[in-house]
Amino acid sequence: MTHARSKYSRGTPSGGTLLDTARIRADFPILNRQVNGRTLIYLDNAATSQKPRHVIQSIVDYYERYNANVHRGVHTLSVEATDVYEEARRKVARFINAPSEKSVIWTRNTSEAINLIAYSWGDANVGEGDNIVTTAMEHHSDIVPWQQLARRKGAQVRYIPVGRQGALDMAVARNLIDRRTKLVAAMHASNVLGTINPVGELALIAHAVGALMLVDGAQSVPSMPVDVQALGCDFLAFSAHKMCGPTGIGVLYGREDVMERMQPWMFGGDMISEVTYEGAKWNDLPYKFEAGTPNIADAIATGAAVDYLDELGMGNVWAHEQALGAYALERFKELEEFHVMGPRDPGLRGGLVSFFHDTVHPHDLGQALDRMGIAIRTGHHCAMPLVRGHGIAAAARASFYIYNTEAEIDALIDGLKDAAGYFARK
Ligand code: C6P
Repeated sequence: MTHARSKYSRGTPSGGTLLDTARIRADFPILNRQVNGRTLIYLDNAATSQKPRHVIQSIVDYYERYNANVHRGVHTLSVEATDVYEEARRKVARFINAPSEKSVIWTRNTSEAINLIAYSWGDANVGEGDNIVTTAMEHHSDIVPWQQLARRKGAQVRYIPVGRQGALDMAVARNLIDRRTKLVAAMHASNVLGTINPVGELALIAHAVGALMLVDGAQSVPSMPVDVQALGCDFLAFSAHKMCGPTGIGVLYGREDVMERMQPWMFGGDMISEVTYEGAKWNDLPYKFEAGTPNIADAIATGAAVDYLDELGMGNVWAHEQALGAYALERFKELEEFHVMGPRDPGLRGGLVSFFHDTVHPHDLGQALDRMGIAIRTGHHCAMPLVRGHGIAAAARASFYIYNTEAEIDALIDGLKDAAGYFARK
């Protein structure tokens, strides 16, 4: 992991590198906002991150200076738009170390990327009696598409259980993945437990039985260096909006030889090479999977988000998030009647903490914190089976990103003490 120095990092007395949060915060206009009379403390980054001025400006620039459709025109604006749009794809490919930008498909988000695989690859490759192995801690986006595929095909969905310490039970995983397994689909980092899953090891187990490996990178790509070749995964899905980019755009990486064999799942303009009244031939990768006018402005802004994160250095981003996660875990020990979900060992998890109180409902905690200008998420976090497995219907979650500080975690802990005290007295 690199800990390269940049204008956004500062050295520590011990020779390490920390993100310069004051400098980073200056790039995020929204962090100056007042909420209920207090300066916003934004701790809902796993739901969506805030956006730096550089990313917002890239959208304004596109619409103000070179708004045109891509891949279609010979005029200057269209050529400029196409160049910047395709450069953004190359930036994303480099960011995840994809061998070629041909294997980077723009989608609307992580959910659409996974659905693309379920329909295009799944319908052609999964049959009766086959199985898809996923995990019991998965987000609904990596459960429901497989349930629907299994229903269409008479296949089975199997779930790797979550063991003690909030980690996957890899011994059971080895038994569940068998000769009838066609795909293993697992989240790299949990949006509820914070657990970092051994997806590289799962890929080896999957490949040993001839199955493919899909990694849900929605929570890992924004936070740590992710290298698709080092992981050995066949597919990787993630969303731009959790990594300083805009909403409405995400990415599917797929191994080129696998995607060459896949059929498109949406049809229309740009995804064809030739159309007659009798039929059509498909365009080359990646366009085969991108029907219609794409989300040009947001793809360009995703390129700008990648530039921003590259400038910080993903090794530094990860070190910062893990340090905040560890600090929060330590501070939560002071809170009576609160229960933290996921691994106790901060080394096994990323920068988020989900928790619940013995008697106070998470929504009440969330509303009380909002009155103090602190934004957290409450609910089932789109992982209903996992949350219910903890014997609760909802949890609260504080999730940290590049601009968050220990002082903000102190404010969270103080706020939770106040809120729990208030509801206990009621
Ligand atoms: N989790 C959260 O608050 P979309 O909505 O398609 O951009 O991302 C879906 C998704 C898939 N996998 C994981 C691990 C995720 O965390 C998410 C999104 C948000 O936890 C919104 S539910």
